[in-house]
Amino acid sequence: MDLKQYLKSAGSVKPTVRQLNWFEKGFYAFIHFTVNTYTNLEWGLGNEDERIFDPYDLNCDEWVEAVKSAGMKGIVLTAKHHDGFCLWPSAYTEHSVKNSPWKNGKGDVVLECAQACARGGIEFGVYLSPWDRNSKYYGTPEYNDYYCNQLTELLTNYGKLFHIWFDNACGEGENGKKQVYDFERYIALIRKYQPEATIYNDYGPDVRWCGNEAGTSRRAEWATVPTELCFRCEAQTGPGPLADAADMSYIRNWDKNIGEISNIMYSKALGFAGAEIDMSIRPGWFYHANEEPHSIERLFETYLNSYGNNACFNLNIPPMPSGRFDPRDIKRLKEFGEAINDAFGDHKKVNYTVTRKDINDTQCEFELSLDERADVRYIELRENISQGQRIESFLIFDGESRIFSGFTVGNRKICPVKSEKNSDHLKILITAARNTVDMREITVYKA
Ligand code: FUL
Repeated sequence: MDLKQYLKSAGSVKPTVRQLNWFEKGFYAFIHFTVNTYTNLEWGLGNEDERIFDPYDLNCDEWVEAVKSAGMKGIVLTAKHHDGFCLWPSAYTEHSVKNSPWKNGKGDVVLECAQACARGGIEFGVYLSPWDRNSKYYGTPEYNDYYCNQLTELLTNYGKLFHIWFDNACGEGENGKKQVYDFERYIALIRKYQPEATIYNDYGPDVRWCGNEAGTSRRAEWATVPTELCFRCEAQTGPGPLADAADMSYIRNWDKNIGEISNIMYSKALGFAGAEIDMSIRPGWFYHANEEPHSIERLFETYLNSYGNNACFNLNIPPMPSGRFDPRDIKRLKEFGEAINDAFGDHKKVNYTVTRKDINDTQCEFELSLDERADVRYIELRENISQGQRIESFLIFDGESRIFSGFTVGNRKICPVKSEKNSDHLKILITAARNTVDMREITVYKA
């Protein structure tokens, strides 16, 4: 296929409705909570005494309020982490809340959290770790039945779930064997019981890992990626012009050029999977009393790098042993919400009129006449990704001076700018695109 045709097909790789809905959520919370919260570990051993889990002051409504104060739209709870301890009374193991002193073994954190989310009007989802250091089945084919039984409990007893999260972590089983996860079966179960939920795995099908836990993203964050990387995504194109005899076995989800032309040219097919940026508000995923929440500057920068860079932001807040959030985290979340509102609230929007000029098929410019002379601070661009992600690169001018040079737009690109001229005229020049530019929205925010 010739390059032009190939790029056009690459620029028409489409998301599913569930992927579009996930993109619209944009910003949601992880909650890491298990026996680790009581042992001060990050990865539990699997042999913890169930009696150590005692969130005597659990208040999931407080979690929801804190999460909402930052503007987050949902919670993903670690129903089971690598230690195998279940936050709900699973019928398939004794290693759960049912053997904890909390509520005399009648407690269910998953239920309390799901109900609090429903009361607070936000979404609820779960993380069910495939790696299980407690289960006697781990390392045998029976483990997949065990995992599916637990998954079914979660999928059928807690109402609508918006996001199901599982990683590829895979330690040695007790019998010394490595577990082979039957991901196809897990995915089929989720599709059966929660067809609207997006599935996060390091390699898709719906949402892929960005490749790090530090809150950074790529200069070009494409949702259109080789199926060699996202091997559970539906293939939507033919092979790239250099795919013949190409070796894609090197590809990893932390590579810098995923989705770039230098990468997709060699692919056998492309599919759609947006990146999720997962990061904890503190250094650890679980609560450690000696750790402090990250600065508001770091959180805000991560927000721009994720929500503002064609990805979603999954920010973890770990509860304390009491079951409450640390007041320092609650305060930081509130400040974070205020900072976001201060930058992107309606009061910061500048009205304008726009004219579009097409230079050719794949290059065009948008001329914006602002209603007022404004000290512009952010320009937010959004492509209509329901038709595919297309923009490769662009420039922004304030009067005659270039104030921003960027790659990829996708669902949302927030460009921090300094408009030195304080002018009432901006130009957005799309310097390269894979297919005709379909701009959904341009928003201008003043300082
Ligand atoms: C990783 C896990 O190993 C970490 O403990 C944490 O849960 C992180 C979000 O995912 O795969």
